[in-house]
Amino acid sequence: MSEILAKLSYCVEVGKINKASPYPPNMKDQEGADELAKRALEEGCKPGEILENALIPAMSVVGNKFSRQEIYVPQMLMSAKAMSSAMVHLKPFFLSGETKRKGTFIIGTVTGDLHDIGKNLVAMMIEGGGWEVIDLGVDAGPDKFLKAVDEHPGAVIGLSALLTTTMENMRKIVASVKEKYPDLRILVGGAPVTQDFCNKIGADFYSPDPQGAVNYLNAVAS
Ligand code: B1M
Repeated sequence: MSEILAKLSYCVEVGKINKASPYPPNMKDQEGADELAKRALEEGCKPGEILENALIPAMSVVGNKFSRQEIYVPQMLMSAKAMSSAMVHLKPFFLSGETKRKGTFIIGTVTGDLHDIGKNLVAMMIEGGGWEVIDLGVDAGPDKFLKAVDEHPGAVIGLSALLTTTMENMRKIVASVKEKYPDLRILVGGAPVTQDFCNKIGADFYSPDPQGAVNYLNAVAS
């Protein structure tokens, strides 16, 4: 990997967003993911190369560290923000179709639930994993998901819930979507959700964390 991509990857791994960002303290006044991604493009790196060789591996390291409880939510958020600041420079190329994405992932927090921190983390990790992400926001019900699937045939759906009361609403969304699109894959997650619950409501996969979701999507895409 070129020196600039190695530096960019490291910035995402440790959550260094840009030169002005004081975090992490030992990298004060150094370039961050924002400046490095911009410079990498200016120096001729291809957007796909930046995504595949710097951003995706860095987010994978972050996700695995989080799964092993070596880092916690604040560090993962900083990494996600650093990745987003780099993605800003790459997005125009993806939107123009110059770089192929792995597929489309539709995500939302389910009906009645306003918690979105975990959902946003999952969305950012998956976007960093090379997928186009359609984020339906919070309080998203069956109609919203069905409309999004109609507009993006072949997409994979992700449902997030943080309340024991609202996780029941996953069941309704899964039933409505599967009735119209029996082969569509649905991934579920969120603090109260379990593998057992996933099986009971007929969803396809449960992941307790973002990296598990990324790994599942990569398996689906290959
Ligand atoms: Co709420 N809240 N809250 N809350 N809140 C909890 C969830 C609660 C456990 C607190 C408690 O009582 N100890 C409790 C739920 C109890 C229960 O149902 N068993 C609770 C309650 C009761 C409520 C209200 C009802 C309180 C009230 O009004 N009386 C109310 C409900 C509002 C509503 O949604 N209708 C409410 C409101 C709120 C705030 C608005 C104040 C705020 C949300 C702000 C926001 O999200 N923008 C809030 C917060 C912050 C929390 C806690 C403190 C933190 C949640 C969080 O962001 N965690 C929470 C207590 C706690 O969890 N310690 C609590 C960090 C986040 C990174 O983790 O979302 O679990 P998490 O996501 C993880 C994984 O779950 C996974 O990946 C993420 C990273 O590892 N994951 C997925 C998530 N989605 C996934 C999807 C996937 C795969 C993995 O695939 C698709």
